[in-house]
Amino acid sequence: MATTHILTHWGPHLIEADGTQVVAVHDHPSDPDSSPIGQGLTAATKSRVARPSVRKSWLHHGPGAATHLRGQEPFVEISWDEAFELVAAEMVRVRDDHGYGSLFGGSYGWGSAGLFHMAGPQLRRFLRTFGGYTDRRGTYSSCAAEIITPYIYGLGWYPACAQQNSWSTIVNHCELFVSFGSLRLNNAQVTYGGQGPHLTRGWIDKAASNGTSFVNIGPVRDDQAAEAKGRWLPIRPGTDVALMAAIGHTLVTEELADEGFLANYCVGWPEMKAYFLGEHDGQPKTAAWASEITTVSESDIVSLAREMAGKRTMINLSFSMQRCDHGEQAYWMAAVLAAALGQIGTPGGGIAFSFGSHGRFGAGQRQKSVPRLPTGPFPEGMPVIPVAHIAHMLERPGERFNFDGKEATYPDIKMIYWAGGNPFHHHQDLNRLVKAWQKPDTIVVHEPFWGPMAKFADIVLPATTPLERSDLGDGETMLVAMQRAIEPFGEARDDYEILAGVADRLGLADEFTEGRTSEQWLRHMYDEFRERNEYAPPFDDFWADGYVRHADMDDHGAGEMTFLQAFREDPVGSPLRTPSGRIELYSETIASFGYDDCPPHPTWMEPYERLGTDQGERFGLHLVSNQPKTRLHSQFDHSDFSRESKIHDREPARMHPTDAVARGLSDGDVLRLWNDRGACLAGLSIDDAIAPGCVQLATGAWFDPDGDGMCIHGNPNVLTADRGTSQLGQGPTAHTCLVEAERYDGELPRVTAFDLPVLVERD
Ligand SMILES: Nc1nc2c(c(=O)[nH]1)N[C@H]1C(S)=C(S)[C@@H](COP(=O)(O)OP(=O)(O)OC[C@H]3O[C@@H](n4cnc5c(=O)[nH]c(N)nc54)[C@H](O)[C@@H]3O)O[C@H]1N2
Ligand SMILES: Nc1nc2c(c(=O)[nH]1)N[C@H]1C(S)=C(S)[C@@H](COP(=O)(O)OP(=O)(O)OC[C@H]3O[C@@H](n4cnc5c(=O)[nH]c(N)nc54)[C@H](O)[C@@H]3O)O[C@H]1N2
Ligand SMILES: [Mo]
Repeated sequence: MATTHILTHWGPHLIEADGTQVVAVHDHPSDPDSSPIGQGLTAATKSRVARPSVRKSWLHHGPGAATHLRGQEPFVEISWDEAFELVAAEMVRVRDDHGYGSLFGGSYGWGSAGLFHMAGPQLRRFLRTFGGYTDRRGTYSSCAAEIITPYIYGLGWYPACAQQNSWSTIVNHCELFVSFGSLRLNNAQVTYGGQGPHLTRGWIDKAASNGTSFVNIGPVRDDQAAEAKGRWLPIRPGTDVALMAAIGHTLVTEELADEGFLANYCVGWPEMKAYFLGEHDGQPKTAAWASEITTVSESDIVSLAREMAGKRTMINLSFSMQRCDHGEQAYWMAAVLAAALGQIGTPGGGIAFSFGSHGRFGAGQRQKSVPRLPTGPFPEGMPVIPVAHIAHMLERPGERFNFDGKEATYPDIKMIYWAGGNPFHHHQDLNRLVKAWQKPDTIVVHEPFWGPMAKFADIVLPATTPLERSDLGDGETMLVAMQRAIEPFGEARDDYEILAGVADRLGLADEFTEGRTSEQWLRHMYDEFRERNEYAPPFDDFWADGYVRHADMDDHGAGEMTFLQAFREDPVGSPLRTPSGRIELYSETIASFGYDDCPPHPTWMEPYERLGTDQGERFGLHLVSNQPKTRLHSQFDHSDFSRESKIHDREPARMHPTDAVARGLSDGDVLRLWNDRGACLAGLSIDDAIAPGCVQLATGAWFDPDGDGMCIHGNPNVLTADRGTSQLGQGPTAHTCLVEAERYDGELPRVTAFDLPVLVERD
């Protein structure tokens, strides 16, 4: 029995394995608050793709054959040699007949952690070596925030997140920490690319003990860690901007706004003031007005505004605040409030970007550099779509669309190449996606597991998991030696090896591999890193130790850091990179785009659906499809750890007792949730931690549609709408969604999501 180190998106672990199977998953010595999601790794050899597999009709009749049968047809297993030939030949056909742009390689998704083997960057490197493809911009996590942030602060979204206030400034200086959309320890289990030791719970505990008071504004009470000992202000989902506007109105009418800060550091305050007072639209944004929209009481709104003005206040917004219709507005309006409080650039005050949404946020800027896989430049002139426009793109080749101030055209996609992501998890309105997915001639997917992504492909190439390969892991405070724990399952190969195999058939092997095996790449990347970082020991010592701590970071990150501190100290000498050099509460640039769904200053706009309107009479529940507790998205949903959380094998849905009683429902019932877009089954858990009017169903149940497109397993994305946040950000809007619920009294269909597909012999 051997023990090895691994880093995952949910933290480091020690793996005990017998060569072919994971026997136990242990907490890592560096991690004070290990994530139980790691227990899922014991299922790493279940539901696996063993050999390259091709959908039957595609194999027998070629590209474009019976694409309506994707997701339903049997597969035929073939050899790696044949698989490489088929994929390379199809790439060449598509390029020669239709051009590089008709190959979609946007391939969004998390895959697994690891600096070398991460599937997305590997695929990008490969397709860039090939010469071109259609890519995507933005993420499902934070697309709208990524695009609005530079207009406000003159700073990219990722730099803003990295340079924001650190937890130590909260502990030492913050009196009031107001979170819109949660401070979820559940979500802080995870960080994209690799979570280091879990510190968020400890930080919250320390801050609360030091006198910071926490407020959770959102539909779910237990979104805020118990350690915060905080208050809960339930709000009607999708209405936070109205609440923020009313706080702004109170600050103006009670003369609590910091006019000096606004005059010296911002542009657009006169426009915002006029907006709060209703000078142009005739509607003052009073607490009474907002109370009607949000369900938060007038007195709570006014007293929160006063409290914020009287204390060192941090305004925190989760990512979820922008994964909704007009998602840009919450991030922009929060900037207005933080500016009106005059606290941007102060330690422990101002604005926080999504503390709690990722475990790493608030750890402090990384002083270190990590080893990197070079992916090469994106070939010029190739099409790019907003990340969540995959179905639009497939449906409407040639159609023009607006995105971030520019007009672009959807390419005509003939082939999709995907590695490390699952649109049948992440995309909205899955029944629409299923149809659009029939459009391309060929879909190639690398997957370890026979989940929905593999089942909806034409050519499935079996990929290893990180347990079956060695890698380098970025664990924030440390670099982890991710040591292979078990043999590859079946004939699975690393994404790198698979791409190298196709590259070889394309005559591009040398360019893609640079003549290195994956072991040689690890040493090469590590040695480059070591040249920049003297504290790093020689590779073999690092490998034997299992990890190296970064010298400039203690266990808690990089110490005190304050967002925009230099700008606050010297706004003239250190201006922001906005057109005005200041924080833009009003943007001339956005005004010049003329978008009716993204005006030049933050504005409350009605979302396409919400409670408290006529729509709420037909569909009386707001669906909160948040991140799951027992897994990462759809990953390891097939593990016992995730399956034990299900109710009658369905994903649990939580609902307030009042809503359950009104519908005659009992705890443990199987529910049918539906709206005009689709339906799914779920298992009911009655819980007063959910605000009345809401139903919470986590994402990630493996998509399992019946003949009518109802997901019998509980994937919420059959219910969500596939609409962009606005013409500016075009981000996904999963959190804007109304549904209705009833008890499902029909015969309960067996969940088939975890079954292998039917495998048949070649005709
Ligand atoms: N309704 C609703 N929908 C949402 C959200 C929401 O809040 N509500 N949130 C959205 C957000 S924030 C995100 S980020 C997305 C997440 O969506 P995704 O990132 O697409 O979800 P994952 O389940 O992580 O998909 C990863 C896939 O990669 C595979 N994989 C794992 N390791 C490897 C590997 O080494 N190689 C290869 N080739 N494949 C591998 C896994 O088996 C899995 O199928 O979902 C979005 N969807
Ligand atoms: N365990 C686990 N952790 C994860 C992930 C995972 O799959 N599993 N995924 C990771 C990823 S990819 C990301 S991007 C982050 C996402 O981080 P977030 O976007 O912050 O996460 P969500 O879970 O979608 O939403 C958080 C909470 O926002 C609240 N909320 C929803 N709508 C509204 C609203 O209109 N107003 C207000 N005030 N609140 C609202 C809900 O109560 C919900 O529980 O999480 C990461 N963390
Ligand atoms: Mo995400």
